[in-house]
Amino acid sequence: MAVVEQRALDVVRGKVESGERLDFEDGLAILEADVLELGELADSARRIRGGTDEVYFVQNLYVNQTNVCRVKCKFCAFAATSKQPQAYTITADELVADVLAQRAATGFTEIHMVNGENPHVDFGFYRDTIAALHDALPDVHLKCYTASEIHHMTTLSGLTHEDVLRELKDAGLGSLPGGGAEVFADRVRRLVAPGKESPEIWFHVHDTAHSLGIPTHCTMLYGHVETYEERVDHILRLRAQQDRTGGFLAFIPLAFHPENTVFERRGWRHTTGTDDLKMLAFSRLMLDNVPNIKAYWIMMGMPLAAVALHFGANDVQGTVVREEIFHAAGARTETEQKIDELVRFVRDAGRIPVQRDTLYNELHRW
Ligand code: V47
Repeated sequence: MAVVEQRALDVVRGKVESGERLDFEDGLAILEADVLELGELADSARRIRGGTDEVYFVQNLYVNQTNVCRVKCKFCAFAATSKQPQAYTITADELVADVLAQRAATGFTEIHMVNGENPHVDFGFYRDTIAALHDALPDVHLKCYTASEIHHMTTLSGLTHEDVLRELKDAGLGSLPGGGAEVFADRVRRLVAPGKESPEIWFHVHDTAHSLGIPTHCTMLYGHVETYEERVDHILRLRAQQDRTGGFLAFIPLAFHPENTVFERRGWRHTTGTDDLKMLAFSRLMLDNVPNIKAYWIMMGMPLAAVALHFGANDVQGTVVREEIFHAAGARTETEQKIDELVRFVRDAGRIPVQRDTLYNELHRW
């Protein structure tokens, strides 16, 4: 590593050790550093801020009720228009029947559901789905609908973010997943997701959710057209939101998968393992106020996720039975890990496996 880069990283190390907050320049220094320098630094930041050897996972089920979407995000291989042959929208009853059949085969404590922004349904479709799921499985936490979908429900209904979130919470919604954030910089949004709501709206939904006692997650979709500066800007905006409301449970860096998107036709490739590890270390170091950083194995595969546990991650997400968004875009990973396998993999990385619920309460430890 060049002398200048080493000096900048020494400044970062000094700040981490003395508990000083990292700034924009520090963020750039981290992203420009040698990846091997970052593992130990991110891991020690995690420990200095109270982290232990525990690594969390949740037993969850992924479902998608509709892939029909009005927004044409260029990075997405999941969405369809209602005229395309692969388009689907299933009713609340069909979804509940599917989920109950799945429950008979395998246990789960969380349902994770994200969808397209379907313009052909109304708000009742979403509210009744949450109510039906909650009625059928009252003990299962419903982590459903990204901020983009919540905003879509306000345009369908004329209600405010607060009204929509209150109604969904009353129906049984537990928390929101972190999707829809992509990269907040206007330049990037114009290029990859011109039809998507503005970052201000994304933040307003999360701000409102937190004020109503609905915890949420946050993400960044990296590895496409964004610069390092735009990554730092994104993470600092999330950190500022967390300072204000404190409702983010976890951050999940999402690596761009190009297959079946316009970017594949332009010759784009998957992110490298080096970039994935860097992003995890970067987010752990910069997000000093978000307790959990997830190494999403469905995206990076189990072997790299094991290494990620030494780069600042303390959560491997879940058993994830069925996943469509990343697999539509070329993920070759499996869609499910059995608990035994997650336990073996966490232990093998020298950590203590802890099964959690969505809110990070411990359910079982090995
Ligand atoms: O917003 C879509 C991303 C998100 C691609 O909160 C893609 O725990 C990579 O919300 N390559 C939706 N990423 C999924 C989501 C999510 C996923 C995992 C964990 C959590 C959580 C939430 O998926 C979208 C977008 O950022 N995405 N297409 C793609 N080709």
